[in-house]
Amino acid sequence: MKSPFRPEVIPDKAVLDDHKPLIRSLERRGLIRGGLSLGSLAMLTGCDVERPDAVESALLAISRFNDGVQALLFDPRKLAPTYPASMILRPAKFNAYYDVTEVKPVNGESWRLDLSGLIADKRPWTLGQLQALPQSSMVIKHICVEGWSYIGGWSGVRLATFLEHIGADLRAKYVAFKTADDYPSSIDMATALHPQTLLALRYGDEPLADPFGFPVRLRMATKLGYKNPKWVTALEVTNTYPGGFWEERGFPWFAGL
Ligand SMILES: Nc1nc2c(c(=O)[nH]1)N[C@H]1C(S)=C(S)[C@@H](COP(=O)(O)O)O[C@H]1N2
Ligand SMILES: [Mo]
Repeated sequence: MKSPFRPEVIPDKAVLDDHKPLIRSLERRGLIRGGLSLGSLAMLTGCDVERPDAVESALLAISRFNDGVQALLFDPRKLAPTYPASMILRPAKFNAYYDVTEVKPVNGESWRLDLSGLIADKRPWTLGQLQALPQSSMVIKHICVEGWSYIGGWSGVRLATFLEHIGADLRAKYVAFKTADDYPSSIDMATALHPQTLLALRYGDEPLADPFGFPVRLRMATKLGYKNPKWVTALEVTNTYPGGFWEERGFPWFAGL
C-alpha cells in the first residue's frame, strides 16, 4: 500500500462528482463525514485516487463492509419520507440493464407467482388473487445509483401481509425474487416486513405499464432503485444468502437509504 500522504495529488472534485450518489449514501449512513476528499479516501482505503475505477471500488468496499452493520441498524418502524400525490412523475423514469425497446411484456393472464422455501402454502398465485388482498399506497422517491431520481406513486399488497398470508417463516433471514428478465434479487426479512415494502401492482392509480414491471414488481421506500425487481415471477423465503444481479457485480447488498 502506498503512502496515504501524496501532497502532489490535488483533490480532484470531478472524480468524486462522478460518484456523488454513492458518496451521499455513505454520508447518510454515517460511514463517512461530509466533504470527503480524495486525500481522505486514499487514507481510508489506500486506493489509487488517480484512477476513477479505483475510487469507485474503494467506495464500494466501504459500502460492502457495512452491509451487515446496516442490517443490524435498520429500524423496522422508521418510515422513509413520503410526498403529495401531485408530485408523482408520469410516466415514471425507466431503467434496466438493457434498453426500454428490449422490454418483453409479461402476459398477466398466464402470469403466476411461484413460491418456494420456508413457506407453509406454496401454491402459486394469480394476479387476480393478489388484487383481492388489501391494497396500500405510497408516494416515495426512487433513487438510482446512476445519479437520478423521481417521485413515484405505488399501490399494491404489503409484502408483510402477503408473507403472513402464505405462512412464510418470518424468522428466516432472506426473501429472494426471480424475474421474467433474469434479474435475481433479495432482501433482508426486516425490510420485507417494513410497512413501506409493497408487491406493487399499480403506478399513479393505473396498472403498472409494461416497462415498469407489469404485472408485479417489488417497491420499497427504504432501498436504492436496483433493489426493486420488476416483472417478479417467483418468491423464496430462505436462510441461505441469495445475492442479486448487481450484487454479483460488486454493488452492496443492503443498499439502504
Ligand atoms: N427485473 C428488473 N428489475 C429491475 C431492473 C432490471 O434491469 N430488471 N433494474 C433496476 C434498476 S437499476 C432500477 S433504477 C429500477 C428502475 O425502475 P423503474 O424503471 O420503474 O424506474 O429497476 C430496478 N429493477
Ligand atoms: Mo438503478
